[in-house]
Amino acid sequence: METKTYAGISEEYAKLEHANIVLIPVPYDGTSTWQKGADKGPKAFLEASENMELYDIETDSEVYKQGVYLTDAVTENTSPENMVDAVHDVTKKYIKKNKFVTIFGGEHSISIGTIRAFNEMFPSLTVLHIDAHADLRQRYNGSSCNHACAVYEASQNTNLIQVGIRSLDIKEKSIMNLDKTYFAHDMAIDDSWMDSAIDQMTENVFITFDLDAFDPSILPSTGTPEPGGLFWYETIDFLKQVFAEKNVVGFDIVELCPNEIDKSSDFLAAKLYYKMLSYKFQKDITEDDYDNAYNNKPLTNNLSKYKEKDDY
Ligand SMILES: [Mn+2]
Repeated sequence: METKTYAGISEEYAKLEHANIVLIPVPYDGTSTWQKGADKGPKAFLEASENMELYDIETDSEVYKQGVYLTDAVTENTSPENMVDAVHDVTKKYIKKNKFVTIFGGEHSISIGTIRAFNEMFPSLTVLHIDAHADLRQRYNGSSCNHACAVYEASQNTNLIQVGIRSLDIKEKSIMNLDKTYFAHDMAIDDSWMDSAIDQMTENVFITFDLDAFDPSILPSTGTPEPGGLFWYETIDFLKQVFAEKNVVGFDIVELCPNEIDKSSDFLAAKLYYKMLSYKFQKDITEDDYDNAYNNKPLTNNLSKYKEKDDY
């Protein structure tokens, strides 16, 4: 990848030792079924980030001063399963280094690995899944690591809350917890979904953000655009409340499928990422080292098949 530091920040803020934030690019597009191109997402996102102002007006902060370490891209693509394992391992490695870990995809199947890592490290994890699609299939096209299966595992072993949903197969409805699902058509006419969703979250929250949750009028560059999506201010208003009221332990953003002509989606993704960081560290006015407070002890909310096999 051509970009040397996140958003072109100086080396002083980009070194791992001093960075409270880690950004892992995963340019993977192995299982997408319609438009290809999510593999180019991280590069377009990083280029847009370099052209963005690094002062956030709303929070009156320059969150990059927390330090953002940009890792090498995860390029494992020999199989969906191997990719998920690689994402899981690298995500967990940086959680163990006590960093605030963020991941930029790539297609949504990468989140199987990110969620698995966070669920192993933080007790009673809520997964806040913001997406147009339910992604609850147990298998698709012969694999459980397909983008259509992104949160099936999370539905089985985390507190999964789904927001913005407007497309699903009828079979997914039997897996879905309707009390914890906020459909776009209901959200459009009543904003009580925000408080309701937050009320159902545990303290530790991981956010997996599929950019196709946004309305295609503001974010057209995604693999499977669906009409009737979220707009900018309602989205960041909701995220701001989540960051204020819960311990957000990390997040991923996926499914940017860049378009050569129109760069506005790349820029939206860059601003969304920076906004989420700004909200996360808003309260942290000191420059002390961040403590992600991951739990080192064996957790009870995990499936036994994911044993610790790694040494860092
Ligand atoms: Mn989606």
